[in-house]
Amino acid sequence: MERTLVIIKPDAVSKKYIGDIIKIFDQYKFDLVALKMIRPSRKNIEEFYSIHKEKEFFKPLVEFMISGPIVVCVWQAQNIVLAVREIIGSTDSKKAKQGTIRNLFGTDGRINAVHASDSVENANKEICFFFEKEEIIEN
Ligand code: 3AN
Repeated sequence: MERTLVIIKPDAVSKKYIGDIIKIFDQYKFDLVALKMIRPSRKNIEEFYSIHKEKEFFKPLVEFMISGPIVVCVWQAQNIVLAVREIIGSTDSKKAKQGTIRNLFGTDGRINAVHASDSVENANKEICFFFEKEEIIEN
């Protein structure tokens, strides 16, 4: 069984898409095992995206991610990491396949509605970044 971290970003939260996005994952019968709404600190987000700190989009990305509350959640199912990456679509919402979450709810390459872990290894790190062990439901 795999787990993945999904973040519903500030744009999708402010546009009232939280329910729509959760419903899509529910329809795939993935299990929601942790969920919370937070206002992350600048330090938190800088650390979360530290792999991109030399990129030209780093500063605006951080500003965007702290511009409002976000919803962090953990979903569980077999082979879920790659499945969720398919369901959210490519990074740039303008190029994301029709029907993907980023196509439906995002705007562009930065304001793209959701984040999802891109590997099992990163998923485990990202889940630990946002959640204590006790906050995750064990089946
Ligand atoms: P993904 O979220 O699809 O894994 P990453 O990890 O390459 O994409 O990028 C992390 C985040 O940085 C993206 N979700 C997006 O918000 C932002 N980002 C990535 N590439 C660009 C870009 N070219 N211009 C602006 N923002 C970007």
